[in-house]
Amino acid sequence: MPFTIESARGIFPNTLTADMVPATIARFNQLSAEDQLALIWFAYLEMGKSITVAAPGAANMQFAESTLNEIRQMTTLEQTQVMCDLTNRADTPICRTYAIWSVNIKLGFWYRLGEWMDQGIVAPIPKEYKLSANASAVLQTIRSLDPGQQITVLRNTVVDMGYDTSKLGSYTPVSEPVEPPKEMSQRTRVKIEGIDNPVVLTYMDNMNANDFDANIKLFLPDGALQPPFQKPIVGTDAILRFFKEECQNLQLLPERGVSEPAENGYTQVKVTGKVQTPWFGASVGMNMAWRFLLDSQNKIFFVAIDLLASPQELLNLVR
Ligand code: ECH
Ligand code: GLY
Ligand code: GLY
Repeated sequence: MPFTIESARGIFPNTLTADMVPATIARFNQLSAEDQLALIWFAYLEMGKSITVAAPGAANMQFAESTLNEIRQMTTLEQTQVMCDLTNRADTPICRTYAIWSVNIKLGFWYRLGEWMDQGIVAPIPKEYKLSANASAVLQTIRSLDPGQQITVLRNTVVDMGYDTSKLGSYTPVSEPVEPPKEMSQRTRVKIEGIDNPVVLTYMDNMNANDFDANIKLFLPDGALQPPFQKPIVGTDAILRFFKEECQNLQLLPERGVSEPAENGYTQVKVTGKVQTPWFGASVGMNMAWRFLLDSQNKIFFVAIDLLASPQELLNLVR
């Protein structure tokens, strides 16, 4: 039987992903808006002691600027209401504006609000705010996660806020401009223990060079890419859009892998290593796996990117 995207998702089934991340987010979503905001505030403050978040670039902030200024001029009560609305995914003009922003714009928006809350410009979380017992338990779980998992929880809660885009009808997403890819002279080449497949190596090098137009050529037209904890993105148009909207300036640091024949002349390759996001740079190395399925022409039919449950998983290359 030829592979389908559904069956491709099941390659290397022994890969242990960080299921604590979606499980923690599900518990988080049960909390009141006040608890959710306070919990993120406390988690963000604590994490800031060991990892450093980079200030968002101007390219990101320009899109959030007018909404931020609008919030800045509000009364404390109104500011708190906006933050609760975003958390509750309410139907308000600001929640609709927020909904169509790319991930990095959403993160930049909250980064700035966080600074303003710290400076007392925007309604702060009261120091004496007391989390409910459930919220304390969720915070305790977040503390127990590794830094890569912690920042993924934070990121995904921010992504989930705002009005539901599926209720918007047609809309044009707003994202930061796409920078040109790195100059050839600035590019690096990865080495992966156990892997010499040129497509897999080139994939990593292209991503590190932000060369998405070159990278998309490695895929079959109906190929798919599955980001951590998401459904596959299918087809080269959608994957290229995703690369340009969400994948600039990532650092892929693959370490080792295995390659083996699969059915129908396909090849399956699993690579493990670290990934850094421009938001945290080298201060957070996420433990990741890439599971590739390549056709007989060595084109990418499917690749899943997974956040791993533990660093031990970096050594798990069994089928
Ligand atoms: C405050 C209190 C009120 C509520 C809120 C607040 C602010 C919170 C803030 C949070 C900031 C969080 C940030 C998180 C960033 C996380 C980034 C991550 C990136 C992971 C990327 C990966 C990429 C993998 C991929 C690879 C591929 O090969 C293909 C593409 C792709 C405190 C005010 C909310 C400010 C900045 C986790 C893993 C490797 C799949 C993309
Ligand atoms: N500072 C990271 C970013 O703007 O993507
Ligand atoms: N879920 C990984 C990313 O889009 O950054």
